[in-house]
Amino acid sequence: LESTYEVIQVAGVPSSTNTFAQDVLSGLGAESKELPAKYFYDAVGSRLFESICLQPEYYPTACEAEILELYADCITARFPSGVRLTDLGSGDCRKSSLLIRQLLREKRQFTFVPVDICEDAVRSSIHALGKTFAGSTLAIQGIVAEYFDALASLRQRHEPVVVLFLGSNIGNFEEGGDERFLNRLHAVLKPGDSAIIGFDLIKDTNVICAAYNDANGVTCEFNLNLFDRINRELGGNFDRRYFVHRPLFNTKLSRMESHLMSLREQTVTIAATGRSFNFRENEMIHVESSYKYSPQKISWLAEQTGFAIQAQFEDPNHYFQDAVFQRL
Ligand code: AVJ
Repeated sequence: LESTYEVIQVAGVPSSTNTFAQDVLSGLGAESKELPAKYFYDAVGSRLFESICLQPEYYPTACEAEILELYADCITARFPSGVRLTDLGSGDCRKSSLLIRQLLREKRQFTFVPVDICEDAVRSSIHALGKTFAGSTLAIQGIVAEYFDALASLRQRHEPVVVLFLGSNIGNFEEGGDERFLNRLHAVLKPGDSAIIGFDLIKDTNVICAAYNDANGVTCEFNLNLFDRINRELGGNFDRRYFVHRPLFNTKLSRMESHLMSLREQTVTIAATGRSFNFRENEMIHVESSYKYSPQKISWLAEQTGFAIQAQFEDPNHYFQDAVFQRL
C-alpha cells in the first residue's frame, strides 16, 4: 500500500470573510490600533514561527512536545478506530507527528487532517511527514482554511473525529474568544468525539515575557514581518526602522500582548486601503494576545461549553497542559 494525500482549500462564507485590506483598514483606522494575529502566517511568517518554536526561551513547544512524548500511548489509546485526526493550526506538524508515530506503531486506522491558514505550511508539512514516515501507510487530507471554516467542513463527515488544538492556539483569541471557539467546536462534534487542547499555564511572569522576547530576535522579526506583508500585498510603505517590538504581560487579563510601537510621529500609506494612517510617537499597534490559563479556568471552560475533561497531561514543570475534552 502507498500513502495517499491531497490538499484542498476550504473557502470562508463570502459575506462573513473580510479581506486582508478590510481588516487592515478597520484595525489601523481604530482609536486603539490593532491588527489580527492570523495575518502573521504567510509563508515567511510560518517559517519564522517554526524558528520561534526552536528558541530556548519559547518553552510552550518544548513542554508540549515533552507531554506528547511521555503520554502518546495514553492519549491515542482513547482514539476510536478510523478516526479523522484533525489538527487545527498544524504548522510544521512536528507535535502531531508524535501522535501519528504512536498510531502507526499500533497499526491503527486513521486519517490525518492537517488544517492551516498557510498553504505553504500545509504542503511542506505533508512532504515532511512523507519523509519521516517513509515506509508506512499514511492517509493525509490537508486543508487550507481558517479555523471556523475548517470546523464547518467537519459537519459532513461520517467518521469519528478527534480535534487537535495544540500549542496554546486557543489562547490567541480576543477576550472570551476561547469560550466562543469551544461552543462552535461543540456544535460540529458528535457525542463521543473529542478534542486535545493545549493550554499555556500561568507561571512566573519573567518566564512568559522571555518567551516572547527571545535573545536571537526571532519573535521581533516575526512581528515586523507583518509590515513587510502589508507592504508587499497591500502596497504599504511601512518603514520597519521606525517601529519596535514591545511585548507586555497584562496581569489583569492574564495574557501576553505583542505590540508594535512607533518610534516617532509618522504617516504610513497603504494603497489597497485607499488611505494613510498617522502614528504618534510611542503609539502602539496591538498585534497579538496569548492568554495564560489556570487549571480552574480550563475546567470552567469545559463545563460552560458542553465538554467533560477526560484527562489532563502536564510537563514536569507544570508550564503547559494538554487536556482531553470529550464532547458530551
Ligand atoms: C501559535 C499563537 C500559540 O501565542 O504563543 C509565539 C504565537 N507569537 N510567539 C503564541 C507566538 C509569538 C503563539 N501561538
